[in-house]
Amino acid sequence: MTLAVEAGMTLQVARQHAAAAGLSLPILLGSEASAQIGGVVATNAGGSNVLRFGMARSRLLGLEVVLADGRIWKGLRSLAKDNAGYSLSQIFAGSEGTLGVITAAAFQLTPLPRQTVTVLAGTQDIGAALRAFRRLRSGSAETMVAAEYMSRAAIKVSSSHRFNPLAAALSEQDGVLFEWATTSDTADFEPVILEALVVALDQGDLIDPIVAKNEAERLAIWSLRDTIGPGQGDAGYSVKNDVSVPVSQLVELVERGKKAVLEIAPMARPIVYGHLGDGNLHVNFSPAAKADNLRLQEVEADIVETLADVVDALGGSFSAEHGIGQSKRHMLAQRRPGVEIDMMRHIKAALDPAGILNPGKVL
Ligand code: LAC
Ligand code: ZN
Repeated sequence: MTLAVEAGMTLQVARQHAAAAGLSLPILLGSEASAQIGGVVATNAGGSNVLRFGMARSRLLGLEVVLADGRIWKGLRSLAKDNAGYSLSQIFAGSEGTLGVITAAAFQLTPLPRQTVTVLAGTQDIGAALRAFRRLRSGSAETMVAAEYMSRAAIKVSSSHRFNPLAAALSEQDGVLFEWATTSDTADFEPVILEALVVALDQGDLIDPIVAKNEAERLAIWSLRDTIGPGQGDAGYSVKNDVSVPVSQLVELVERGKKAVLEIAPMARPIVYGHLGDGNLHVNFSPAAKADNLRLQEVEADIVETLADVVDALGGSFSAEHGIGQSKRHMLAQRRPGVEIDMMRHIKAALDPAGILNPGKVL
């Protein structure tokens, strides 16, 4: 139940290899056709199954890495248990190429699900979405694999990029996508979920749910979700934020975050969507009108810092799943305790004393 692949293989091909053996590499990214395994590990990619399976590092068992001094570390072990010293693979996961060059990775797989239930529903706002999520998950924590939120504005940019009739079916509401999967073939899997949905409906937190009847309908639901990113590109300049807060603070994040940003950037149009179950939302902004493009670009840095202040006040992270790169280096230095930065610098100096690996990134 493990898979070892070279770093240049795309996530999609790796997942196809697993599926051919009746297994799943449960890392779900909209960009799987282009995302390569080396990058998936080096960025500790998140995506839409984190709720159930964790980020890329949770699936990681071993790595092969070329070190800064030219030596090759052959740590491609496929062991579920390996406490022989420090967890070196984990240090490279999320290191963004600054500690070594990943050339191969071994992952823990899961059995391929036998049944999947995918639901798209309208919802009043993030608060109602969260109430529905909590209620549904309380009875199905082992099988709920995704819980995604899409504001109405996010649904609109998605469907104008690639027309999707599901956008109209949500009739001017925000949307939520829930997915459950099980390796069991029990006959009551779907009926039990549908019963729970009816309760959420009765309580007014979900509106007009659509349950995928086949794989094509399931893919259409996911396409609406995964086209938000590309769709935002059509709406002019994009200010992107990838933030997380404790799930209990999500409503505050959206309300306070939008208010604080619109005070300093009234020409910004919020495009909010993301991973409800992980407390990770993409609180993005597009220009309200085409003429505002340049002005939005000019206040980008202020928007990012303003939102990060709100996130910090709520005990969150200014970078939930997209990492640091070069654009958020100063934020890492300013917003994390000195002791944390010190430990990172020591690790960097130990593995790359001359600073030749991906210079200018992260630290
Ligand atoms: C997503 C990427 C932007 O969730 O993280 O679509
Ligand atoms: Zn995301």
